[in-house]
Amino acid sequence: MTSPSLRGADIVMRTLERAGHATIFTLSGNHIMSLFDAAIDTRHTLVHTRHEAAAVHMADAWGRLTGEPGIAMVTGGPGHANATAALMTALGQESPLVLLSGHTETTQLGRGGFQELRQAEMAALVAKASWTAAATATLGQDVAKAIRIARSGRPGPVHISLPSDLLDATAAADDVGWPDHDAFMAPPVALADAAADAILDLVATAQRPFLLAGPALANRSGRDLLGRIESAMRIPTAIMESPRGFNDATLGAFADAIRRADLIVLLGKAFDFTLRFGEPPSIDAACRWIVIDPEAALVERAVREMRERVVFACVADTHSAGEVLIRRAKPRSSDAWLEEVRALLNDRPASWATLASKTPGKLHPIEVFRALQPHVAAHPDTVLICDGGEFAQWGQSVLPVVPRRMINGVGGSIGSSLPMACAARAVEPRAPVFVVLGDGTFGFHMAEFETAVRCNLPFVAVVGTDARWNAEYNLQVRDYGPNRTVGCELLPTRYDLVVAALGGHGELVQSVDELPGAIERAIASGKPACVNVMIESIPAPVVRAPR
Ligand SMILES: Cc1ncc(C[n+]2csc(CCOP(=O)(O)OP(=O)(O)O)c2C)c(N)n1
Ligand SMILES: [Mg+2]
Repeated sequence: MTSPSLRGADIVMRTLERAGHATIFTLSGNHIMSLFDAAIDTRHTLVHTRHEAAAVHMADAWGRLTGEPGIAMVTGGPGHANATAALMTALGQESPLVLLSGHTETTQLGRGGFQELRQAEMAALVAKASWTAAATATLGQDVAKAIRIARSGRPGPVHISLPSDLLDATAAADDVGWPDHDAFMAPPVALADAAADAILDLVATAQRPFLLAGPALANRSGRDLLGRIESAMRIPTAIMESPRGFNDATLGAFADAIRRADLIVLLGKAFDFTLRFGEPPSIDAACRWIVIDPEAALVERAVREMRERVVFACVADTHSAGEVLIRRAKPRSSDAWLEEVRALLNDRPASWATLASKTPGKLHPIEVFRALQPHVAAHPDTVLICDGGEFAQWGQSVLPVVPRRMINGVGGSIGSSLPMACAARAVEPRAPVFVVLGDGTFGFHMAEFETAVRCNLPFVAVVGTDARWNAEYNLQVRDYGPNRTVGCELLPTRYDLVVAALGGHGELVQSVDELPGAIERAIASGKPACVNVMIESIPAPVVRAPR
């Protein structure tokens, strides 16, 4: 008797199911209709979107919030090309996800096949790993390998192209190589006790040590880990996840603190432009460095850049290394430096307390966030997503850094937040999901409000409408002069009406008195909602300690 056979598409879907994945963010297309068909016989929910980049941003948010790779599935050629752009945000933000792209059938390759494109090469530049599946029977192993790579070491996006003929073909059930449990897991790379002790000795002899973490720790478990490191070692810690680096509005007068450090410990924080390449005067020329990183290449880069100033470097997984440091830590004798840095990071100018709009019909950004603040703080599981230029920076500076806060991140790409809010609601059924974003940024993925309405994924987006790409406008004023501004103007568009037309709830706010009621009605609507606030066009805040 011959063994029953399985379609490639069924092997992919069943493998995802075995790995515990039930939600797939997708947009249909010829190459992947077999996967849609296979989803019917598994327990997957397909959240289908209005742009492939949005599907990837949703998988990205899923990865950041759950720690498990989000799954995005798109068609080949143009679908894949659209999706690839969004991988940069996930790569920069160290977010685990798997992108499954349909692909020209193997029999047409090199012959001008339908939507033929060198997809794996294209995605390789913005992914941890990227390849094209080669056989039907091993598709499950491809999927397991992608999940393993996405979540191991420094998390990140992984891409597999799936040729449509391999998905349509069948393999005898006996020939299918199902991945076992371990195939989805990467062996941990631990920090040895002796290495931890050497690091702790160096920290003990420093006067002003500072531990910096990367975006992979910008989540509930990462923030908890850093809090425990701070308590056990009594040294200041910070997460660096913004392309604004030392000027990240979240970090207050960070630049004034880091400038004085005599030892910087990088715990999974890539040595890069956000650290101003360690150069004086931003960093003291005598400052020493310790590098703990899951990636050998990044350890080598830091050593190449900082040379003998690197006094200890090793490859280890960030989370487990943090746990070893906590377990073996001896607290420092004085908390003076820790308290000094905490005060600098929490520093916000006293003058902000009375900042208010001077323009009738428009609010100052800080007035918006004063009103939103209690709503963000009200629930321990609130998701807060900040996206865009100057308006969102005010939000990052004023709103509480809740454990589930997400920003667009080190990749520096704006526009991901509306899709991310959809995914956040798919992860979190009850707690509030807020987005704060600029009006330019709103336009990237506003069609996802239709997805949110259709899939019943409510959230509240607060958009600051200053009718301008203000972050870039400010660069023009700074670098070329106020008479040489061009190409950054927008219209004061009624985004609230756009959202209402798509089936959501819209509110227009033109005075500070209208705002609390508008936010409350937006939440109470239970619909995807847009609070469109007309704001003054104000540059982002940069906090410096008083001299
Ligand atoms: C994908 C992408 N395109 C362009 C930019 C450059 N950029 C950064 S901030 C910004 C302006 C954002 O405008 P808006 O959302 O209205 O926020 P505002 O600064 O006006 O508050 C632009 C164009 C970018 N970072 N990412
Ligand atoms: Mg704007």
